[in-house]
Amino acid sequence: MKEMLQAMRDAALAAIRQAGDMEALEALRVRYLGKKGELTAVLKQMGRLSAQERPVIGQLANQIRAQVEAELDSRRAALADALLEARLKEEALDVTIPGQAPALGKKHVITTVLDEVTDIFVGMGFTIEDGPEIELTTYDFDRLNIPENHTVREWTDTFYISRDEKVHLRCQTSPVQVRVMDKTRPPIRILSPGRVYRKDEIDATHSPMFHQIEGLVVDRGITMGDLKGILNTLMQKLYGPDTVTRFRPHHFPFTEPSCEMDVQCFECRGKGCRVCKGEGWIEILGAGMVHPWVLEMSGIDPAEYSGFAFGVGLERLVMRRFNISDMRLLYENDVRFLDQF
Ligand code: 2NM
Repeated sequence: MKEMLQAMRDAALAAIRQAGDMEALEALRVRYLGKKGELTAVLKQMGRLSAQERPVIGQLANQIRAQVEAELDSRRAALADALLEARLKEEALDVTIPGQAPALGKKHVITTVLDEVTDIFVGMGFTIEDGPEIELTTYDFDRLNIPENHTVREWTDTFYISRDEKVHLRCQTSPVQVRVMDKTRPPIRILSPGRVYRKDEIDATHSPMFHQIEGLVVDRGITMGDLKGILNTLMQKLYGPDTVTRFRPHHFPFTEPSCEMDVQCFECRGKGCRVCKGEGWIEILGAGMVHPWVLEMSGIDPAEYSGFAFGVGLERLVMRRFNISDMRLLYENDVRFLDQF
């Protein structure tokens, strides 16, 4: 019986050491130590032993039970370690692998320049004003002193919304200024950037939709000197302190006198070249002293107050600033192009 027990122990220990997983181990525990297991079966035969043999075998059996249990425990621990090890390896996160950077967007170049211009004017005490893009003809034409027979009122020039020509897509952001002059009293210092619409064919310098930035200052004693000071400051902040400008007489119905401002060509410094088409100067914006009738229509007394206003195409500013030769590039939303600015 002693040999039987020892053979069983050797077999059990060997089997346990080779058990590949927890289930196999549990099966071995049941097989050797379970209620119907092999050890129990041997002990059931103890009755047949002599009185001297019984304690010896009993002690051996207990010893074997302890040995097998210890072996089961140690194998269980080893398997658990291996399992954990495998899981750690499998779920390991290699933080040194370069990540996939998400494609980051950036401001459109039109927004970049608009933000620059806005900052410059906010720095000079202007506030930014907004208004409807679908505008009443009254605000966009009548109140700006635009004559009844002006071509801008024609169907070929303007996107009318209603057949009676009372509503259209605004041609300029001046109606925003008119609305402000109606609502508030001087001093007025506002900037009104926004989209405007004209029935122009698309080409390198025209688009039926573009952006305008208009400005208006109304107060006591405002002169052409203020106009020149503010606009020269704008150009120097935008294009650098060496920027040279000139003002030429012009005509707008809503200002009197009116002018256009040119900046000296930075390519040839006024000599004339390909960029300025031999002119030496590049036309940049229109401006003037607000027409007394325009002030009067908003209930501002032109005897007490005067003002200046200007309008500039944002796309034109952008193209000059970054040397872009075709306006259509600004609207195609090709990231390879836009990413450059
Ligand atoms: C321009 C040129 C000159 C202008 C005039 C006004 C208003 F509302 F005060 F009459 N707003 N903007 C103006 C003046 C616009 O754009 C080329």
